[in-house]
Amino acid sequence: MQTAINISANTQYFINLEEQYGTTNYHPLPVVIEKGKGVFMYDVDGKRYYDFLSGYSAVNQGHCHPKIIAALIEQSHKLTLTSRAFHNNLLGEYEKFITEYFGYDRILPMNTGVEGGETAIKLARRWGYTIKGIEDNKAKIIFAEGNFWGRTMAAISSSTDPSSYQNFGPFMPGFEIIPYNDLAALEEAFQDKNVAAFMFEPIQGEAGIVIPGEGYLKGIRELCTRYNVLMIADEIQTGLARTGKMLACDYENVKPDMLILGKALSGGVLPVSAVLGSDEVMLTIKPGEHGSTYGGNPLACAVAMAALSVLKEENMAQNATVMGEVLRTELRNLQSPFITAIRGKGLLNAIVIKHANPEAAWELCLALMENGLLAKPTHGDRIRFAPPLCITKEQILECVQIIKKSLESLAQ
Ligand code: IF1
Repeated sequence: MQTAINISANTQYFINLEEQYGTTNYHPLPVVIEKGKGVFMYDVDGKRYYDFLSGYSAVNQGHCHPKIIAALIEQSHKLTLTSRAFHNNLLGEYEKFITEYFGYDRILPMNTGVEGGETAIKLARRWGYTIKGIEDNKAKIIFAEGNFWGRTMAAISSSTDPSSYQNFGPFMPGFEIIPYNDLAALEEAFQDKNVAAFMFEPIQGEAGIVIPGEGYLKGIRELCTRYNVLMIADEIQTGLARTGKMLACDYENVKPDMLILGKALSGGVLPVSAVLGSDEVMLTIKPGEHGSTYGGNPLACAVAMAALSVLKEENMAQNATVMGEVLRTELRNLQSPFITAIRGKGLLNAIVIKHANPEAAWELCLALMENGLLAKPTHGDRIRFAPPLCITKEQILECVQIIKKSLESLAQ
């Protein structure tokens, strides 16, 4: 089975430029996107596709959401960057808005998701030394197998995926890995008094949408409280209505000590991330001890407030719940011999492909592309299905028909 695809000269032109002048740190599908609107993207030849990746859950609100773009344009004519050397009239408003939105004392604003993770780890270590009383330079952070929180040296130092860390050593010390979804292993790790924090994803994204058992999040909360360890939830991919709740931690009504947000915090418009926490944790970093040129810039503040408002105004968590149920039910009804698992919460879903051809998931994504839907495999046999949260039922049903038709190409 080899999916025949036709690449236009126009498309090939842009691909060639990237191959000539860029680097090979990605293996994109052979499509060149020129426009995005809502659940759709359009290539350089004007062909329309359903977006089933949503920029890795950065475009939860839909491509180029009018309210978010309006906020971007309005602020871009006034002021885009002051640096934190000076105050501006947006940062305080945004800090009040987002801390009240999620119920935390304070926010430390950053840009990319991985900067959010790095910031959370620095705060946890600083809290460990100055508040918990951990021996100097002995602080430990616990992570779960299969975690993914970015590409910096600290992020890959906690990775268990060779494609993330191999040939990039030496690595950051003070990180310990335990199995995911294993409370006994977590309690065992917490016997060490030098543990400052446990950083985890409520649902593991890159690992292929791995959902822990009922009670795992509550169990983490209880153990972190009992052993005075900071519970750090990385909700960069699972947060902001993607899983059917505003935060995935809301499924078990647990409140992490630190919350890391990114991606859809800007609705896919520009990099905006945030770490939220209590006064006790967030005030351990003093002036001049952490920062970023663009962190908390007024353009990001305006965009983030619009992006957060849209999630509530358009009831996107509820829509994600309902549409996710429809999607998984319709996929199950296909009873495809090539799908061995369908899993997800809200509109963060994945299917697992079973086929003699190890390239079957890639070939299926090529067939989906030909039929007007864009999705990408992860870890070989898993395909993430994560459309923007504004998708409608009729659009979901149309997409299931596209998936059904595309699966037939695996039978050839
Ligand atoms: C790539 C996927 C990967 C994340 C979580 C932090 C970050 C991410 C839970 C860092 C970023 C992106 C990065 C991108 C592909 C995508 C991804 F899971 F979303 F599919 F890799 F695992 N925490 N995820 O998912 O945020 O610094 O990128 O803004 O690097 O290939 P970032």
